[in-house]
Formats: sequence, C-alpha cells, structure tokens
Amino acid sequence: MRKVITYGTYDLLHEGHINLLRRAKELGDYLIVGVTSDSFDKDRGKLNVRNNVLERVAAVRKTGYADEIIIEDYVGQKIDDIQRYDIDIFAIGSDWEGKFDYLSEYCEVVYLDRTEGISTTKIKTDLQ
Ligand code: C2G
Repeated sequence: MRKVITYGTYDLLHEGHINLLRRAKELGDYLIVGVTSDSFDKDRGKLNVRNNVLERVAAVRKTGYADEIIIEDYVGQKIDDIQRYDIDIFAIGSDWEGKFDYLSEYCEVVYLDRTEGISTTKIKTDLQ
C-alpha cells in the first residue's frame, strides 16, 4: 500500500485545496492530511486565519479525499510523521517547490502544480 502525506492550513477551503487533495490522493492508496494547529500557524507567521482548526479539519474531511487527518503542531513534525506512519510520498503544492527537498532523505517528494487564480487571500479580499 502506497501511503501519501500532505499538509496545509486549508483556511476558507477552496477549489485549489480540493484539486491538491484529489491529486495527492491519486498518487497512492492512502492519504494522510496534516492540518496546521492555530498556534503552529501563528508561530510560522500565518496570521489572520479565519477558520479555527476544528472548522478546517471538518472542511478537509468533507472533501472525502483524506483517509486520515492529523494535526501539525510543531516544526520538525513532518520527519516524525513520515517515519511514524511509514509514508512513501510527501506531496505539496508547487508554491513550495524546492522547500521540502530535505524530506527526500525519508520518502519521495512530489510538488503538484498549484491551481492558478484562486487563493485564500483572494477570497478574503473579495469578502471585504
Ligand atoms: N494550494 C494549491 N493551489 C492554490 C492554493 C493552495 O494547490 N491555489 C495548495 C498548497 O500548495 C498546499 C495546500 O493547497 O499544498 C494547502 O495550502 P495552504 O492552506 O495555503 O497551506 P500552506 O501554508 O501551503 O501549508 O505545514 C504546512 C505546509 O507546509 C504548507
């Protein structure tokens, strides 16, 4: 069984996130999605997140692509998760191209093309 893992905030879940999750799931048989905790997002400078972690987990669950959802809460957790869950593929959007190459020591790293023209930032601007 090929196990895939991906991570994100998934605030105001949109088509770009859904496309990413669908393609990540297609890379293997079992998809684990790591949803960032509210405090982890604050620590990494991602302020102004609209949905709290429970809302964001519920939105990811509703897509139907995640076989398992975990919470990402600290720097360095990705390596721990890849080892703990015996992950074959780490997948993330192409806006992170190159940034996670260090994980290739532990599993295959795949950058999936980002969906153009949609972002949480744009949705927030449009809401204003
Ligand atoms: N994404 C996408 N297309 C968009 C917007 C986002 O493919 N138009 C992808 C991102 O590349 C990411 C996922 O959707 O793979 C989640 O995006 P965010 O919620 O913005 O989370 P992010 O800050 O990218 O999380 O540990 C956290 C992760 O390292 C990064």
